[in-house]
Amino acid sequence: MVQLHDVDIRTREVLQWKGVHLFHYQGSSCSQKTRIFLRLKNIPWESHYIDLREKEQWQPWYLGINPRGLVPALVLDGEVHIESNDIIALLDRRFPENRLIPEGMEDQIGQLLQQEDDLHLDIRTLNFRFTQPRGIVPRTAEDIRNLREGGSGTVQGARDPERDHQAAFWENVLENGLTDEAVRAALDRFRAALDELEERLQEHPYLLGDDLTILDIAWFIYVMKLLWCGYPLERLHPRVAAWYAPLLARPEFAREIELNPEFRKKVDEHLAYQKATGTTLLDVTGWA
Ligand SMILES: N[C@@H](CCC(=O)N[C@@H](CS)C(=O)NCC(=O)O)C(=O)O
Repeated sequence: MVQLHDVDIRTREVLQWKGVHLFHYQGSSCSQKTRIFLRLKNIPWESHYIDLREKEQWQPWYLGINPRGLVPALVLDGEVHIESNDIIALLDRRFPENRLIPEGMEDQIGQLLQQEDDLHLDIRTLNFRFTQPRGIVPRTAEDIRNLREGGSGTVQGARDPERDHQAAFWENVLENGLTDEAVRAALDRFRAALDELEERLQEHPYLLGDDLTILDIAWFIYVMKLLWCGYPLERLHPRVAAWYAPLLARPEFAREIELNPEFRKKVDEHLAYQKATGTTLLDVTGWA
């Protein structure tokens, strides 16, 4: 569990906040996962919007809450919690009705969610390469400096290596771009993970059996993003495609992944450009 210590938190006003407060962004995978969870559980929460396109996550006020400069972050009765999977596990225990991490399955789900989190930089690579509007520089040198120098730089009282990891990811993108090699490596990892899901769905309607759990929510988001990038889901993983469709039809899921039409248009233009120039996901992987 990643509950921040007092020394980590520079934006002190949040320590007085009561109830459930979530810092999030519409298009962020981890925010979408957390909001679907909150909606399915009917947990009342207060929204604090952090606009990633405006780089608000790396402004001093927000780095004073989450020193990693990531969303989501949770303030729960003055406690600050980071890391989406930990936030969800905590809330599932504090609001025990309709458990999405059923009792007795905590360790198994924890491990499977760790695998999901380990793929986070891969989904970011694919997302930025295939769906972000063309021509943007995702993060500038100044943005990265803001991240490296802002906030306490500590998590649970110790210097935080994860912040360096995040900064190094963006430095590499700034220097080398999102290369075909990085894209192919990310897609190989996703393909292997989706093959495992395909097996899981052989005998049950959901990933861990007959009931929906947080693992279904987490993978729903990744699959949605992969489809958006042009991943051939139906062809490579037909059972995963059949599992995904009814989830997409549920309002709790659909509503949280809606995109602003203006942004959607830019993404579609970018996808059309890739088709015209032979640089789609299928072109890069050779899986066509
Ligand atoms: N392991 C973290 C990952 C959080 C994360 O990477 N969030 C992304 C959005 S999905 C973010 O805030 N990115 C900020 C940036 O790209 O600068 C979690 O599960 O909360």
